[in-house]
Amino acid sequence: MNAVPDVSPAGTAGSSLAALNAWVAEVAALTRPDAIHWCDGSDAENAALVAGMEADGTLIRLNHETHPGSWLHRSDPNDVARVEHLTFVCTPERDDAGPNNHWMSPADAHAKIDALFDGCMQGRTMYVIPYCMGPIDSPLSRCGVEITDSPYVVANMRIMTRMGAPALARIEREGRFVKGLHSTGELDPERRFIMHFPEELTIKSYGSGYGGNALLGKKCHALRIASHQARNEGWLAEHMLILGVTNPRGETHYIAAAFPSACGKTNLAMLIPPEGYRKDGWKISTIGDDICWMRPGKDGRLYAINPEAGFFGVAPGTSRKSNPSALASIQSNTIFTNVGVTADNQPWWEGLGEGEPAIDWRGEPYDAGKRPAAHPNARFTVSARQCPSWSPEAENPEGVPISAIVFGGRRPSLVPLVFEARDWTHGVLVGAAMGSETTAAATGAVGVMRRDPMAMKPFCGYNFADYFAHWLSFDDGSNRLPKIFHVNWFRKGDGGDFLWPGFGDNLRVLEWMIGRVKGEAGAVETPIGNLPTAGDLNLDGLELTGEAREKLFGFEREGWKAEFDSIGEYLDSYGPRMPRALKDEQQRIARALAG
Ligand code: OXD
Ligand code: MN
Repeated sequence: MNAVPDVSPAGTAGSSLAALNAWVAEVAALTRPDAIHWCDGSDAENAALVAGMEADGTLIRLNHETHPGSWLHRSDPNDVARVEHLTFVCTPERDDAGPNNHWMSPADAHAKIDALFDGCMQGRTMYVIPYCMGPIDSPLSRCGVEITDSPYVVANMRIMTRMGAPALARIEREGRFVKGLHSTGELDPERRFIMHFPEELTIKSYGSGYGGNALLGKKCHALRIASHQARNEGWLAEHMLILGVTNPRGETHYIAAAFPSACGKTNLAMLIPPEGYRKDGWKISTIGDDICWMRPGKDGRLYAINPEAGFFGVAPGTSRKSNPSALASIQSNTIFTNVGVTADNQPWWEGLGEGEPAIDWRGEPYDAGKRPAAHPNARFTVSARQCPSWSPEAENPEGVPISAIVFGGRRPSLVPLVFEARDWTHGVLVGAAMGSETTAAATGAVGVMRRDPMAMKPFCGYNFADYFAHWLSFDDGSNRLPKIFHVNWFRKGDGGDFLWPGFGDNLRVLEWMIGRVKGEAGAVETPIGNLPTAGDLNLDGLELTGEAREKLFGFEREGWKAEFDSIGEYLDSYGPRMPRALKDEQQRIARALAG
């Protein structure tokens, strides 16, 4: 570890790292750490950090016979999810952040949070983490530096990003990077803020150690700040998985899909084809499970990269049945956060389907009457390369061409299994109107229906009205844009049961989409878009009840009329900044529904 006065990595004096060195010195003067450590991302560095965290109890060794290299971290019980009410977008003008964000003026926000940072690293080490979001040699990638006093954050950032020496070299070459300052502070919810300054490409996060609040490369950089950069630079930063579907003819189509947090993005990204499809030669490959950056290539198609290098997945519900690839990925070299453990110290969570919990996520003997063994938002952090379906295309600097964009949410009623948007403008409306029931990924009530446009409600770094306008601008006559679809895996019957089996069987829906992209699959035109009939999908081997067929493939005009009134009110809530084209599209469909 370097002593405080020596804040620069060796040999950089006078280089284009001067801005970085100056910022590190400024932060050190404010936070007053005992030592500064520049992270190089090496195995030796990681081993030393892990040993230190084992010694002070930050990491608990799991059973290394069954789970080599794997560790358990128990968060403070008040710090287990993203905190949307404490997350701010600090633009000079309130309207630029929009009604979709909490806003504070940059001056007030800096003053408020700098007061918390003042002296907060005394007695601690300050880690400087250079990282790259995306393949290190991709023109689509962007770099950042996170300064943190949490070695747990360093260990997670090492898995989730390309961290260390190669990233620092790129920063030196490019001379630009996103600045992220983080301290766990006192983990006091009263002294917790996640502040974004898009114009300054700066993030300041205080008082939480939880993933989305503390691993600043993820939501803060790769979505909130990147969405702002993307708007200025003509690309899209989205809350989307990216998967490849290879058919028996060997053709691969890439699909990007946006679902709100904890709605199955990781499961879809790692889908295992149903048996009949496997026999016929269908394959799924995984590029990413949470974030997608895409921009038009020379041929006008959208090309996408996954800016992340790992998965920060929700553990509960992950099983051999629901997601065998995820389960296989997390047998080694994994950091588990807030899971329970078995008597022989293996990680355990609700829905794992094997083993028994002995100790719960708070470290107390498991008592089913008291609390679940794992927190509902318990997570695993693992390198994407450990996933059996991981695709080397995830390292392609050019990205992969996207054939279809999918939006979806948890909609127990009204919304059918799948429909296709008529064109790009209609597709943008479908994304803008997305609704879903809330989940445990953020603090607050679970199961409440809210509008979550493009699954970006918690993550868009600027006014949604401007964001929709940015989406619409891609349809400029020169681009060959993907088709847009909406799916709902969560439709329920009158008895409250899910009507669609989901998981591997979702490939049946993806096959239909690819058929539509190629002009080969049938559909019926309705005011809300093009719907397959049950006969347009391959349902071989599935037993669907009459009620399931009717609700999954049906169009309920009266319900949609009310839905479109509510969509109209939602768009109006953004005032005059809402693009006219989107409002016109909503009204066109509302008229067709009335018609
Ligand atoms: C996540 C989230 O962690 O969306 O991916 O909350
Ligand atoms: Mn997410």
